[in-house]
Amino acid sequence: MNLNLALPVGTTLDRFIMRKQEDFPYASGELSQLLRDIALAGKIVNREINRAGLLDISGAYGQQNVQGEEQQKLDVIANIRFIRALRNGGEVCAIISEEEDEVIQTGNTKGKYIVAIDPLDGSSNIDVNVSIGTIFSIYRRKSEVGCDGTIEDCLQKGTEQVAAGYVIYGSSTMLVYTTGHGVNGFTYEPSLGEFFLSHPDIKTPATGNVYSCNEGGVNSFPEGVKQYLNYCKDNGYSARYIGSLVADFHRNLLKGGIYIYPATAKAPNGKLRLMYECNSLAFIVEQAGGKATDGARRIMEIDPTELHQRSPLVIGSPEMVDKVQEFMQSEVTV
Ligand code: AHM
Ligand code: MG
Repeated sequence: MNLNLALPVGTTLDRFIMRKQEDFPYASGELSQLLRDIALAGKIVNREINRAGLLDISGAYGQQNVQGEEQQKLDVIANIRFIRALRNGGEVCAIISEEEDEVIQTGNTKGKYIVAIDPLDGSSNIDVNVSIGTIFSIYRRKSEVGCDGTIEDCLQKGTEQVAAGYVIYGSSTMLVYTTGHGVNGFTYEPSLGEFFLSHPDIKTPATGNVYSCNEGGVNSFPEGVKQYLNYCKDNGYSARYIGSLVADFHRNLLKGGIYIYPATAKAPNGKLRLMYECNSLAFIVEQAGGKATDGARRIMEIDPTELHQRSPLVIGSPEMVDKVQEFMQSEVTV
């Protein structure tokens, strides 16, 4: 008899969210519902991504399909899927998205929450079967319930996040999130259509021996970052750069390591967006015991002034982030 058959299948995301909600006696359940809406959209996007190769056979994205309809790129599809799920869910009054210039009003004026989202990060990697991800942050609105969300609702510091997470579409699909009480990871079981708790209470190692950055731009990196990269080489570290932030971040979170996207000549404020990428991953990494800075300031304390504001990002194992900051700060005082 195969005893494996008798093993329990585990804790589903839904059950986990419900159980956590019970820990907060006055919680109304709206945040729980919102997290479930995001997970549902993640499953739908996962399905689209898995079919991307097959769809390519009958016509590349951006061309017309057999019905004469315009095929959309997956990042546009992901944007539509998440916005639709959040609009239908009813808990969110406004959304900001890396794919949209302006604030999206959902019409749910009673919604208490704001969502910032990068619907499909690393989308240039889709065509070559490399892992990609969705990144999200959730904020409580500042304005009165009953009207549209305001720009002030959307431009909050990372410290104001009530939850943040990502979905990684990789060798398996995972959802990792925090509500400020640690970080938990769930792996998608496609045959059951459910996320199951697979990585409870993730803690990132205090240090590691992997550094992730696009060294092609090293000539225009700040002096302190150049020095840190030399330090990594002198100490036998390994370079690992997928070019897909969620994938690089996820590996470093679990194994220890550091991801650096500094200011460069091409991207004087860095490339990554504060509201859609940096803040969310900063909240997660801090909840897992790591750190995130722009080289001088804690990412979550940066006061945003624009929706699509960019920031340099140094994120990962705390001792490694400290070391980069040491190099960068001594550069300033030389
Ligand atoms: P995107 O939001 O347009 O996909 O850009 C973000 C991506 C990250 O996933 C990745 O880490 C980075 O851009 C790679 O940039 P580069 O090619 O400059 O190294
Ligand atoms: Mg992105």
